Amino acid sequence: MRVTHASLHLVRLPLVHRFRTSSHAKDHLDHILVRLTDESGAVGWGEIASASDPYYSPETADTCWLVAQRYLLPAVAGVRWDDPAEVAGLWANVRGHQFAKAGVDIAAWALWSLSGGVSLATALGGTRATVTAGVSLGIEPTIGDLLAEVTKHVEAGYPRAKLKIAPGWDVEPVRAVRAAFPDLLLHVDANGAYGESEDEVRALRSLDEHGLTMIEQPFAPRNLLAHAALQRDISTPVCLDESIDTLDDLRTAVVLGALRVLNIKVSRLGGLGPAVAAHDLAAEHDIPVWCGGMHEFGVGRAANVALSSLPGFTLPSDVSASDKYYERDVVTPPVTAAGGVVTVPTAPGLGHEVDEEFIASVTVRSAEIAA
Ligand code: OSB
Ligand code: MG
Repeated sequence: MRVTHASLHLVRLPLVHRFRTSSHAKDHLDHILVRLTDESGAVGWGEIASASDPYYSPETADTCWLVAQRYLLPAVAGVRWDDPAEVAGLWANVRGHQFAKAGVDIAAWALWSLSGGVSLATALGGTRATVTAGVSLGIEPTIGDLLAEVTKHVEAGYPRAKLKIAPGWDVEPVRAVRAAFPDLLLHVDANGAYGESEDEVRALRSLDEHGLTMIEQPFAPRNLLAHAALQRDISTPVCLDESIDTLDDLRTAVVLGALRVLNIKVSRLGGLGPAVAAHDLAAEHDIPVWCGGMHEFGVGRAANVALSSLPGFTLPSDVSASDKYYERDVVTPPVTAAGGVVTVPTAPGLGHEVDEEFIASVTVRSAEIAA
C-alpha cells in the first residue's frame, strides 16, 4: 500500500452544550481531519483531535497542523507499507506530537482496513459486538445544573457518569450526585488541578467514601509520586490520563503503584497502534482500561468505538453518541448509543461514510500534500 495523496482539513463544529474543565471552557471545537488516498484511489480518514489551546496537552491545533504538514505526511507520502503498524516507524525520529501522529495513524488504519475488506475493530483485534458508553460532564454553574445534566444522560440510558472536578468543586457536587443516583457508576476527573497542600489532599481523600469507580488524574501529569502516595491512602482506584503518553510512562507508573486503572486515549498515545500496545501491557499487569475521548468528531469517535471492542476495555468508555456534543456530525450515520450501548460497526474500514460535502461547508483551512 502506498499513499499517493494526502490532505489536511481544519474543521469547526459548534458544541451543543458549553463544556468546562478545571482549566477552561469551550463552545466550539476545531479538529483537523486527515485524508489519505492510495494508488487504487481508496480513501482513509483520520482525526487530529487536539484542542486549540495547550491546556490539556502541550499540543494545539496549530502545532499539529505544522507537524503533520512538515514532517508526518512527507514521511508517509510515496512510501510502500504492508501493515499500518509500520507507519509509526516512518516518523520514529519525530519526538512527541502524539495528537498529530494519532490523526495520521488513524487514517492509515482506516485506509488499510477498508482496502482489506475488514472492519477497523477486527483489524485492531476487537472481540466485542457492542461497547458500553459513559458520559463526561463538565463543571456546571450550579449543582442544580449538574444534577439536570446527570439526569438527562441517565434517562438516555448511560450507565456511567464522570464529573469534572477542581479544588472547590469536588466533595459537594459528588455528594449531591451520589445522593440522587445511589447506584450510578460514578467517577471524577480533575485534569491535574490538585496540588499537594493539606487542604487539597484532604478533599481528594474525602472522596473515598462516595463509592467512586475511580479518581482520574488528580495531580499534575509528571507527578507520578503524588498519585502513588494518594493510591496508598485510599481504596478508590487512581486512574491516570495525562500522565501516560508512552508505554514507558505506563511501565514506570505501574512500578511506582501510581495507578489501578488506565484511561487509554488514541490521541494522547499517538495512534491506534500504540493504544493497542498500551491495552496489552495493562492486561499483563491486571489493570482494567477504558477509552477516553477528546470530544471527537465522527471519524475519531468511530476509531474510539473500534478500539473499545478489544477485550481489556472492561470499564465504560467515553464513546457517547455524537449528539451529546454535535448537532450534525462529519460522518453518516453519526455514532449512536441505544441505552448507553454503542454497536461496533462490521462494515469495512471506519464503518461510517465520511460526509465530504458537509466537511467542505465547515472547513476553515485546508492543505494538500502530493507524493
Ligand atoms: O480529561 O478526559 C479528559 C475532553 C477534553 C480534554 C480532556 C478530557 C475530555 C473529556 C471528554 O473528558 C470526554 C469525551 O470525549 O466524551
Ligand atoms: Mg481525563
